[in-house]
Amino acid sequence: MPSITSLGARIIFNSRGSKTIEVDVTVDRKFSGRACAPSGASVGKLEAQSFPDNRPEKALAAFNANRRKFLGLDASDPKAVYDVLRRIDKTDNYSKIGGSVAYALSIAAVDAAARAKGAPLFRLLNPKKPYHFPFPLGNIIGGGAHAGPGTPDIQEILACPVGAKNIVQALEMNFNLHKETRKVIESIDSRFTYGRGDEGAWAPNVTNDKALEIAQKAVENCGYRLGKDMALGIDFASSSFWDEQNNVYNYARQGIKRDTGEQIEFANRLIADYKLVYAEDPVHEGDFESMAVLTKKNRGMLVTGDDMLVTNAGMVKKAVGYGACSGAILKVNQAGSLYDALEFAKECKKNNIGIITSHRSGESVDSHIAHIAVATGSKMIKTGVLGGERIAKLNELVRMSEYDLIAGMAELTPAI
Ligand code: 2PG
Ligand code: MG
Repeated sequence: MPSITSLGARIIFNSRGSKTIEVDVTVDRKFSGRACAPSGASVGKLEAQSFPDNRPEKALAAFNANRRKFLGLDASDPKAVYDVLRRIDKTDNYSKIGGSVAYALSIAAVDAAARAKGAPLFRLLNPKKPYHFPFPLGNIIGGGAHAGPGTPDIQEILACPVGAKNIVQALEMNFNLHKETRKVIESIDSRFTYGRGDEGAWAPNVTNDKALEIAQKAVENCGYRLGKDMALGIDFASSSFWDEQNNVYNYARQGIKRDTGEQIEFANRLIADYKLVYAEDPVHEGDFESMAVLTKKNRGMLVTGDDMLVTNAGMVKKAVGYGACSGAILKVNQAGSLYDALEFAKECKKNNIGIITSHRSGESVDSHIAHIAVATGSKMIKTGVLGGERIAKLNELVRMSEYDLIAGMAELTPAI
């Protein structure tokens, strides 16, 4: 067993220039693993709390005060790390030690264990074949919490190259569409600055409706058939513009308010008009009933919970009770530790809910999520398109294609 022989941590900076925690774990005195905690801009209410009292320094102090408790553990066993974390921090949201520590420590441990065993991380996490590549969900137009005023209220318009035969082709199709999207934006706005949001998507000064028209036009210009070669998706991130006091979705940038019925109608219209294969958080995180209405009506695609499920197995059970969600975002740092996230993945599988492993808008150049996506049998992986911290995950998928262990692209049916 690869046994943890030393641990260290430091504060470093993420892709937004904000402080975060990085952990180093050494096993058997010679194999090192490292992981850095990401962070979100649109954060679900029930997510793990990254830092005690929102202070990275407190997370680092909590790590240092407790790190000896992890010595001697089997680094290849996420449950062993989880059990010790839970003995130290009994809160539901890791607010005592910090979700950033839970994330970085639990992933650095398996990173080191994989090196000690000479096995790729996805294999360590799941020794059972068959493995498939997830479809990369590329973020081509951004707004909401990831981009500035004037951009769409909707957070992300996403590309899914459903016709791709292999991962390299899938990535090329997304890069191609991203480039073409810029040209279409320029054709309607000659003063477009090439500004991009936190995840590398273009951040144009357009309404939500216009943004979708641009995406569709870019798909056509590339010669892709919409929904057949290249499909579109949306992360509404609608909790971020849900006005709880007045019970309306406030599309402030476009100057439109929608009540719950109108929001459902709007989401249904976009799904039908743009043949979406993917709709994330189309209603706010507490509205399981409306999510169930959308899930039942749109059987052929992934109606996905992110802020609603917060990578929590208990929330999946709740959603299943309502018949809400055919897709589920897996973000390890929402859950806290890797073990929590793997338990969530098990619950999704049991209920035939498609998993989409995801980055956060504040990232590092770590690429572990590429392995987590393959190990959990994710149908898709959300990484953004451009920017070193986004490309790091995508290039790892390319490297992984050298293992003939991975059979091909994921099957998008039956959930889709
Ligand atoms: C999301 C994520 C990633 P953030 O809402 O799905 O795109 O954004 O990390 O800001 O929560
Ligand atoms: Mg989201």
